Amino acid sequence: MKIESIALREVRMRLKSPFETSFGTVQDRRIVLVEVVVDGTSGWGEVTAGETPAYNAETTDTAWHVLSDFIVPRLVGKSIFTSSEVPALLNQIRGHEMAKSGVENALWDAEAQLSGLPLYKHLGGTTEEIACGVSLGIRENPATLVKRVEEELRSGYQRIKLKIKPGKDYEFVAAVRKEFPKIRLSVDANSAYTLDDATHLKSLDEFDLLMMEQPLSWDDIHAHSKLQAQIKTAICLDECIYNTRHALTAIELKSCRIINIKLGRVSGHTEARLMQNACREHGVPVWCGGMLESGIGRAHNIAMSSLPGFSLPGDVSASQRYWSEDIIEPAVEVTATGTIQVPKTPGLGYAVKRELVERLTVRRNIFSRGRVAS
Ligand code: OSB
Ligand code: MG
Repeated sequence: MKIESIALREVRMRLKSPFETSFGTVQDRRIVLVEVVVDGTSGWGEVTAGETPAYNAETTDTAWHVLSDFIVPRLVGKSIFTSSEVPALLNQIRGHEMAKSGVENALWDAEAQLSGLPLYKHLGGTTEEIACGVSLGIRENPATLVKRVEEELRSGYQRIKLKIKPGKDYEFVAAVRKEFPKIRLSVDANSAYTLDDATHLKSLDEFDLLMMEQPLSWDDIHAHSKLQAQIKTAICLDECIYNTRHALTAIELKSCRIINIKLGRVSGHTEARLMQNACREHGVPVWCGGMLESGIGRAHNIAMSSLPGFSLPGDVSASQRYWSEDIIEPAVEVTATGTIQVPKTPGLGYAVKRELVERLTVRRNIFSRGRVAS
């Protein structure tokens, strides 16, 4: 596979409604899209970094910089046999997993097309229908949250995740649990608590939650093992886990009983596949996390979710929950039973709406053989 060119585009996309987490609120997304051309075939990837370094260290602008100055020059013009060689080629660049993932995943899309296979099959996926949940941002009060939950359940979603933060936790979860005693319910704190809050977090045990996601510091696997020993609810790690070594450390330390895999956070499909396999060998369920992606990142999430380790519903939901018009066609749709049918045409299985992408683009850089072409 000859990597003929790599194009970076930044698109601006406005979410239908603001999304609030413990670290802030976002509505206007600045998304870096990556288009590679390999042996004449174009493949697409998305960088899932946020606009600010509040979830992890990366941002739209750090990704643009590291891609333009370090990642793309190492890849453009090269010939590779398979996209799983990419992590080794980028080994000298520390961190910047989301930037790396944008290119690696675009190469996987191209490679699957060149092999005439849907991406999910090319990756080794084993299911053609994936289970979906939703992640609900923090609300003004418990009553409005309960109303949102009801709407999502009516659409068929199989698991509801509530974002929480200090002062917006116990009563919100209690209200939802009271109204819906049987649903699969979880919470995500995005690192908003410390070990001093252990007793308070333990009070959530009474709600029979499927999991509590990343309650403590974004970089502290050890603290989570101390918390997990004190609470009944299964901890799920998100922010702490960038690679399979981290996952194995967390499993050995009993820091969590579930792991959220995000393609961007773990640097792409190669590492994601290794991680879900390692977790499966240790009996640790994984699920696919979301980063408010456009259709391109969403399509990659769908393909990844078909791998055998993904045994819990992910945060992969319909395009129309996020965007009035998505940049792929067809848009991602969810069935009445809360599933997504994995597309079976070669590559991502969704077409990129090039004209719309053009209209949304605010800057671009096209590299061929290491030089900026335009
Ligand atoms: O922690 O899972 C998270 C969104 C932005 C940053 C972090 C997270 C999230 C979500 C949204 O929970 C998931 C989605 O619907 O894409
Ligand atoms: Mg999370």
